[in-house]
Amino acid sequence: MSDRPTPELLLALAREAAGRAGRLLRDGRPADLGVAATKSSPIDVVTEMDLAAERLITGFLAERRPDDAFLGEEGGVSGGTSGVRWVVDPLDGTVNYLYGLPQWAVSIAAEVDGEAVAAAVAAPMRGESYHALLGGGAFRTAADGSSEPLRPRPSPPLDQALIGTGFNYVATVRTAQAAVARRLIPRVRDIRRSGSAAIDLCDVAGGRLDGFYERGLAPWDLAAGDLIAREAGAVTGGRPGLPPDGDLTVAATSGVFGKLQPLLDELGAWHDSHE
Ligand code: 2AM
Ligand code: CA
Repeated sequence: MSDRPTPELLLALAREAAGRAGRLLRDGRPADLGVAATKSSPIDVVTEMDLAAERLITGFLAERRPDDAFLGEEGGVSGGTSGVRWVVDPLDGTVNYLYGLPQWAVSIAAEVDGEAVAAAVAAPMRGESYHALLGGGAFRTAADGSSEPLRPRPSPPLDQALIGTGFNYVATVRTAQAAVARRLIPRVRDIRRSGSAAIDLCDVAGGRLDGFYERGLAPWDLAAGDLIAREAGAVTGGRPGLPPDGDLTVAATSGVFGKLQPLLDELGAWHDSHE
């Protein structure tokens, strides 16, 4: 063990790195941007800009925090000795970015001994970023630098709740997710599918959604947004009694969460067979 940085220092680094990567992605998007590689399936794409953004973030953090561990979506994995780990999605919402849609973000969380203590999500095309400190609240910052606390909406009844979700890149999983969505739609106000889990979690935090759920998220998709949602006063979890994970991530205002999480469990939102 070497130094124990303050969460405030980790937050400042997370915000700076997310801001720099966000500007690179916004200003450096090639007009003829193409797919550089595919991952879990032919529609799970990575562009040269995902890779460039991760290189920027790893370089920035390695220079300032050489003894920290790193987990990045685009293969940046390194061990560390400081007890700090950075969990990074350099571009969350890659398909939106590829198509020129605005819902994409850079997501960076800092964990100390496995617990997220600081989080930053930059959404440059919204002109907004979001951040949170464990025990210190969650905030939205506008392009002019002004900040305000993030607050979830008052909880509506479930049948008036606007619920975000997302679909996996793997066809068998998408098929099962569609079956769950078909049964959920009549029981809620409506469904939104933004294409960026990090933004969806920040939207629950800030009252733009009443809830969000998704199956198949990876740690880098949810680490920052989960802390931001919790610090804003929303409730997050996975299957009942469990923390959010790859099986299921649920985030909602407290009243909606109490109805949505058991309903998703009943609908089998974490698995494939829905015959
Ligand atoms: P991405 O844009 O970084 O790939 C879309 O529903 C959301 O889920 C996005 O945040 C997307 O992240 C993520 N996502 C979808 N399928 C995924 C998978 N198989 N593994 C990890 N993240 C996934
Ligand atoms: Ca990504």
